[in-house]
Amino acid sequence: MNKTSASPSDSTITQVLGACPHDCPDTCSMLTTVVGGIAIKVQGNPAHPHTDGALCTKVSRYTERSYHPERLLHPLKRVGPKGAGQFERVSWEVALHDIATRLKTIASRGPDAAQAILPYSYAGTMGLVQGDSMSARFFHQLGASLLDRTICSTAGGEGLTQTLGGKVGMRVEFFAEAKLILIWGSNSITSNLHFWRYAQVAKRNGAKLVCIDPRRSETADKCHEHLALLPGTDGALALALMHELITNDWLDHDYLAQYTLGWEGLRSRALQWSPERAALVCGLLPEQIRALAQDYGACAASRAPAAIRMNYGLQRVHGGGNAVRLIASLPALIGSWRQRAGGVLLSSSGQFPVQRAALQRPDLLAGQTPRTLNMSTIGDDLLRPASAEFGPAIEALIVYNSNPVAIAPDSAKVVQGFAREDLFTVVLEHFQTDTADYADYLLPATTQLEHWDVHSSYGHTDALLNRPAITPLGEAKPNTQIFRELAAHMGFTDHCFADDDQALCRLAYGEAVDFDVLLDKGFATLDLAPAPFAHGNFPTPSGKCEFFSARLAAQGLDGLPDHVPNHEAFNSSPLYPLAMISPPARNFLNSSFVNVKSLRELEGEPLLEMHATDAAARGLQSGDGVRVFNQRGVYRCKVEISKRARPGVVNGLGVWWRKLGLDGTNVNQVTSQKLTDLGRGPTFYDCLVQVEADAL
Ligand SMILES: Nc1nc2c(c(=O)[nH]1)N[C@H]1C(S)=C(S)[C@@H](COP(=O)(O)OP(=O)(O)OC[C@H]3O[C@@H](n4cnc5c(=O)[nH]c(N)nc54)[C@H](O)[C@@H]3O)O[C@H]1N2
Ligand SMILES: Nc1nc2c(c(=O)[nH]1)N[C@H]1C(S)=C(S)[C@@H](COP(=O)(O)OP(=O)(O)OC[C@H]3O[C@@H](n4cnc5c(=O)[nH]c(N)nc54)[C@H](O)[C@@H]3O)O[C@H]1N2
Ligand SMILES: [Mo]
Repeated sequence: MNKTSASPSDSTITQVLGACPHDCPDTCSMLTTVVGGIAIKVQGNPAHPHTDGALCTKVSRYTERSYHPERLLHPLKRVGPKGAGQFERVSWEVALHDIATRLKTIASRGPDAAQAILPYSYAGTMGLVQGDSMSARFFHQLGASLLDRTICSTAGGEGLTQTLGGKVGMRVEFFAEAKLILIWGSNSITSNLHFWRYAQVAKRNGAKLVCIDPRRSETADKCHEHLALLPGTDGALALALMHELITNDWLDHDYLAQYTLGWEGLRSRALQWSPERAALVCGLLPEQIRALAQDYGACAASRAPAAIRMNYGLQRVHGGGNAVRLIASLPALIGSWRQRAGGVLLSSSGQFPVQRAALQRPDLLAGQTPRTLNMSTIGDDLLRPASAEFGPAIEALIVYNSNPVAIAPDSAKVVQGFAREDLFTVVLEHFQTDTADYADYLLPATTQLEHWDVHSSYGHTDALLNRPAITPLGEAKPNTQIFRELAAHMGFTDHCFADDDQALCRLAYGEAVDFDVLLDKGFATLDLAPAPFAHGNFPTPSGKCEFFSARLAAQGLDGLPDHVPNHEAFNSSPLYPLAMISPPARNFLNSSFVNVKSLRELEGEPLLEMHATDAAARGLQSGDGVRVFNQRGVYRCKVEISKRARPGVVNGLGVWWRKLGLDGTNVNQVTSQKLTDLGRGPTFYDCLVQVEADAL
């Protein structure tokens, strides 16, 4: 195998080691086959144990995405009205000069004036270098507003950190040895396929698999049991499980005494949650809760390893942070952390020794303390005038690695904000997305086949390297290079703006990961204890699993976890009687890949899954056009009467490009900007709607 990058003149066949850049726990090791400078195929690296030679359907189409006829290949300048998506080609020199001039004008108005400039980015690429390195340096030097990157995982991340001390947990490979696996708020077959492989091994070895999810997902179909609870009621379920563990004495008293903090408080709280009480809240039967407690409790007595795979699906509701605290507490009750195949995994990202300060250089702020804006409320914030409390109105927005017009909640507001005539918007993209339509300047970025990067993962514990397989298409440039050149146009002279991408790749882990191993194999496994919390050693302030969090109590919050009901709780509105969740569609990745024709054809068209009873009450048949609406807006799509929907809950599969939907909207037209209990995250799955036949 030739591990080096291919040159276009090379007509021999080469294979280049890379990493899948997408926002998914699996972070696969990829092999790209290049012939004569053209990437003809991507496949999973068979030498990487977690990838095991297999990629998902979407990323198997990565060459189709990279060579897509609609790839942006040149800088573009807006010529039509905002949002019309009409552009003319300009040179890089003109684009960068103009952008720098606009930003300098804003920043030169006064000491904190640069705060009117906001970067907006997320995990279009999860790469540590193309994600946020040179870009962060640029915005720090400028003194722009900081962005709180909350759109996905901060409620759960905060819940996990308060309880376990960080984004830490079980190693994914040891799920293969578990005897009971709870798959909680995760459609693993869709969104975490390489975990599912380990779960399958466990299943073949006699493990019981239980899925806890309002939707009868593809994963639920393949588990032994499925508990279809109402969205946002996971905290109540976890408390009732604790109730049963306590009343039946299925507890590891020794583990509780030695390695936990706040047990007495949690115990008395859990005792208030009988299965009967929780069943009413969760929309389940008390017997279902008792049976699950029995399965979990049996592992306490037999020392059979019980493992929980949580995913972020369950924390996109008001009480998401508390629900994660409660679920993350469960393993300590039965002492399942004692075994390497026991415990819980939500995210493994906290285990990576990423040298973020070296990459992002917050020291360039040089004493400035710009405000922080929350990406989940971009709709409201773009419409906010200057005020003493808010600071300056947002005048310039620079978007990279994200498609906010499609993926941020309460889209009507987001669109109104992006449509502001006085807003200067720059978008770095591969494609003309919904967001790109609103750009004043649209800049072509390279894909993973065309640039260097280094990766961590939130689903396994291997660091990865991505080498460029081909030269950039057209005039596309890596994000890093765009910000490097923009820095030069701004007159930024710090020598950190001269670091090239390979230097940044080396900085990402510094000495903590052997870069030569990454260069050689494409991945390096972190050296971690197999059962990290067998004897406590949690990275919390007390070193214990913290049921009680002094840090939260000090903020005036509840020190103990509790069930926190949805903002828009089921049965609380006669006008909007259905709870809507909008989980990922299997063949899209958030809004990425929606424009890849072969994948869009697999998904068909925007769909709302509905239970037969709810459909009958509305006189709806599969295939009918419907209006899904609430106080925030109307979204049109097709309804499908489906066993995947439980009564009272509809599933609006996401996240379509608005312009490829039925009427130029998508499911976020009805989601809200209300935030979670912890972590200031969005509440996409905490959303009441009504559905009716579409008169159109
Ligand atoms: N194919 C594909 N893979 C993806 C993604 C994608 O869009 N497509 N997205 C990626 C991203 S950004 C992330 S963050 C990760 C993780 O992404 P997640 O969004 O966690 O992905 P899923 O696991 O598919 O979906 C969450 C599951 O949670 C369920 N759910 C919704 N509300 C609740 C609730 O209140 N309680 C419980 N128990 N379950 C609930 C949904 O029905 C769904 O089955 O996956 C990544 N992988
Ligand atoms: N209703 C609803 N809304 C949701 C969710 C949901 O479940 N339901 N999920 C939420 C979650 S979990 C997340 S993480 C967010 C995700 O939201 P985003 O992070 O915005 O993710 P994507 O929609 O995939 O858009 C990423 C964009 O980055 C671009 N991109 C990729 N690589 C590069 C690169 O190297 N350079 C540049 N410049 N651009 C690049 C892609 O072309 C793509 O258009 O969406 C959230 N929105
Ligand atoms: Mo996400």
